[in-house]
Amino acid sequence: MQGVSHLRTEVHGGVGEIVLDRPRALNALDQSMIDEMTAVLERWGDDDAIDTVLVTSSSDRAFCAGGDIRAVRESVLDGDAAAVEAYFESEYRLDQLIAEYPKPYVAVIDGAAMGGGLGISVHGEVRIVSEKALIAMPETAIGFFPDVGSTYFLPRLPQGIGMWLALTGTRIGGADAVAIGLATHFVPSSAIPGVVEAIRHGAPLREALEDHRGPVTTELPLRKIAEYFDDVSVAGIIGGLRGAVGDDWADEMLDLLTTGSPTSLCVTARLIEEGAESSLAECLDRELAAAVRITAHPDFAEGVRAVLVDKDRSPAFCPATVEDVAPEDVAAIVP
Ligand code: QUE
Repeated sequence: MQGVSHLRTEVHGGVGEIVLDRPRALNALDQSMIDEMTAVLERWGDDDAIDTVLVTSSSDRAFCAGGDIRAVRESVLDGDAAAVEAYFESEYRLDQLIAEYPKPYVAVIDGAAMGGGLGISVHGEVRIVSEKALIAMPETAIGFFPDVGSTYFLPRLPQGIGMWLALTGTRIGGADAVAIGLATHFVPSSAIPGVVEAIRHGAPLREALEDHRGPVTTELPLRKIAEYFDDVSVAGIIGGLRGAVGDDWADEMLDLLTTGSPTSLCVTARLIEEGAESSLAECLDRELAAAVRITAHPDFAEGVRAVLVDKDRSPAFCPATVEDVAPEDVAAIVP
């Protein structure tokens, strides 16, 4: 299918719409999508005829499942570190462009948005979600770490929520995402087409969304998250959860943590800790260096194999426990 574009663009009045259109891969961002999206955003940024950018999906299941992590694994197995670096460099440059975008940038998340899918939405001004939104940073399961500027936005969430999302990869819904600040507006899925159509036809955002702001309730266990995850040490978090004897939630979190690559967990905690004190640009630079290094670690090819290629979900990570990850192995990945 080479040469077929996975991005469509439409201009309606002053609204430029980007439709992510790679539905069979749940709109995972391949190199061509990143390059085309960057080019169109740069062009529209300087175009006086465009006053708002709208990003939607042609898939009814996903906004965007992430990056093209299968292709990154192929580059790693081919020994092509330059291709790995070029891919992440272009993806993170797109995330930074969206964060600095001079016009309203509106992402409509009516399905899954994970990893790189959050990179092209969370940095924008308006993130509309529905009850079909499924939001997560699941990278520790594949021997990688939450990237796309998440080491900037996750440590800025309240009370351990960012560390919790980053380490466990927990999927949260649209209302939860609004409640913690990852999304800005909740619109029921049945009302999304009408809101999108109103935005396309130039309705001021405030008017198109005015029936859809206000308090959104969350049932996230915020007290427990703060109790166990407001910590920068993976060993400390695991120790606390192990001490919570008879607490089913703590057991569930321990199960999630043991599905992640131990090296990834330690690298992730370190990046989130560092990111709390850094600008977005500094976070993205640090992520790029760490991405090139961690993809060369055997856990990455193994994790992607187990989750996305063979789908047996039983990766053989090495070292196999957090206790066996040496501080110098983490320092070798996080500059
Ligand atoms: C962690 C990830 C990704 C993931 C699963 C993880 C990711 C990603 C995909 C994905 C899903 C469906 C597809 C596809 C890719 O899954 O980044 O091409 O069809 O893109 O546990 O980071």
